[in-house]
Amino acid sequence: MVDAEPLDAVVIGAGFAGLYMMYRLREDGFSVHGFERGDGVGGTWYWNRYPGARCDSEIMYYSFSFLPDLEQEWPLTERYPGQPEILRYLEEVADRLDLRKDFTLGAEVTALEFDEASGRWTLRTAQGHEATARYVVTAVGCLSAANQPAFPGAESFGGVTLHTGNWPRDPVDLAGKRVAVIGTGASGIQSIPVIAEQAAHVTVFQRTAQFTIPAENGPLDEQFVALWKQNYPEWRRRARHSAAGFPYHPSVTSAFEVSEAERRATFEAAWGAGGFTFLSGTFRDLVLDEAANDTAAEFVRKKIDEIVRDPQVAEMLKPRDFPIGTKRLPLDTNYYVTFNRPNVTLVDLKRTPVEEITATGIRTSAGHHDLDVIVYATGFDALTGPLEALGIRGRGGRSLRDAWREGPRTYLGVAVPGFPNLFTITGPGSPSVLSNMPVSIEQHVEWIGEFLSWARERPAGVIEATEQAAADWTDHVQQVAGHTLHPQAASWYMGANIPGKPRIFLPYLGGVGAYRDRCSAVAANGYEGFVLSGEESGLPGERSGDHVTRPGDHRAA
Ligand code: NA7
Repeated sequence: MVDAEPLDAVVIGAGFAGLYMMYRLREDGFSVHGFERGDGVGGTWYWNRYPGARCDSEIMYYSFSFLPDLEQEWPLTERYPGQPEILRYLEEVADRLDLRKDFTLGAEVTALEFDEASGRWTLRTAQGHEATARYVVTAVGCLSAANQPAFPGAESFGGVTLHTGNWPRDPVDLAGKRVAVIGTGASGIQSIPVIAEQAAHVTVFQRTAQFTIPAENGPLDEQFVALWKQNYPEWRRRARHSAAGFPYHPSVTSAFEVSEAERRATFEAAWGAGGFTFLSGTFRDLVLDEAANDTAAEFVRKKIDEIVRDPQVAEMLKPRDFPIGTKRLPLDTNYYVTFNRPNVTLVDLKRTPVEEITATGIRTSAGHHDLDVIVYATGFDALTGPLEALGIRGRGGRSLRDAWREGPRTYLGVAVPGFPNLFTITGPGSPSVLSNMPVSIEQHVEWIGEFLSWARERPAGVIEATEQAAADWTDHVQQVAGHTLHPQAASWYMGANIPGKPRIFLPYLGGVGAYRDRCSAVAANGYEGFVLSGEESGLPGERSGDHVTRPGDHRAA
């Protein structure tokens, strides 16, 4: 069927995760090839080019830790890196490590089938590439399958339709345009203020009001940067053993251990400083205790009153449906104040739902909005969506989609029973989106790399997580989430944004450091929870030869 020589491994995706995984496996002597849907490297930062797209992790630690030279050389100019800067960073990584030659770009994987007889996977792309490999490592990101709601008449719209998570490479000129933004999650909240500066008019279609905290972005002080760079190893170490991959200590104080005045002053200071500190650095119990949470939520609602001039608009912007922090807390630059602009209108979709999209705009139950552009900032089929889109079929031809019908069941978020030799970087059940991603990605990449090197030394051609290990881990993930307020929110963490998706808490809340320790213990105990089988490893570790058939290149057997 596939006439090219089998590979040791394929890597799917060329963002942070795929680039590093490729480098690790290649340097460890595996024959490996990568496939990437985009026409360039960068992953999330290749696709999310919408106005205002920016990382909510500070630039000092939103980077790889395994490249000490680049770490020193890369300029740290702004507190939060924008999309173009992060994309340039990843392109630089790809060039320095000579990784581009190892990837086929513009190659969307649509089928991945496991052959039980040979213990190998066959991969196919929409563009006609095929490859076989012993191992598959997915590096497809957690937020890469765009959620495009099916509004009636959407296809009839005669203007420009855009999605924040799939933004065109060529700049989009919004000057003088009447623009709708549907969605007020992190992407909407970042883009609305920037679009409002360009467009003639912006109509924001809000289904659920969101809490957002000022990013307080700005240039970084040179002395601060120099000091940070001197101490990089220590910052990295702290991040690896932290709760969320940030090199800062979370608060150990309850919101009720202090007086009301002190509490307010603490929130005020965090609001002024900007960033996630508002949640993690103020009080330890904000996402654990409803009363504590209310104090933070009420603080933000008061801020909205102070910032937004029209009391009716302020009221509409105040989140009341979920505890603060149980949906991903966006960081913003000028979000609430943007609603004071004369060219910005807020529509509450809970009061006046969308009835249809017409050739010229959006009709809600209250009337028609004439539009030139509709921007869907409607998020993603998070964590499971990107994996299910790969067309994965494991033992017995069972699809991953079918295996996860009741929700994802993984061992450590990195392996799935019934799908041997498949590893999922930052998969569901791992800290992933609840952490500073490069830290979690590096941990997974290194752990997977070490596992494959370990397996190569043993007569183990097939590696598979046991049903029991996955069941126990999946229970544990839910139990940990159950100790928090998270399950109260209809969030994408819970799968609640996608109609019909099972409600199960998707990432692991147990903390980056604790999770790392758990993975290390699993390895130290001979990869407990995995079964290794097969007569020979079949991994010669060769590094040359043509391993991939290209479109028109393969003959059917
Ligand atoms: P999010 O956070 O999922 O936000 C999507 C927004 O779109 C949110 O306000 C949704 O409202 C809204 N939405 C989704 N479907 C619809 C429909 N059918 N009608 C109206 N409004 C809808 O995605 P983002 O891209 O902003 O952010 C994703 C992550 O990327 C972010 O958390 C960071 O981690 C980076 P809802 O709240 O569901 O009522």
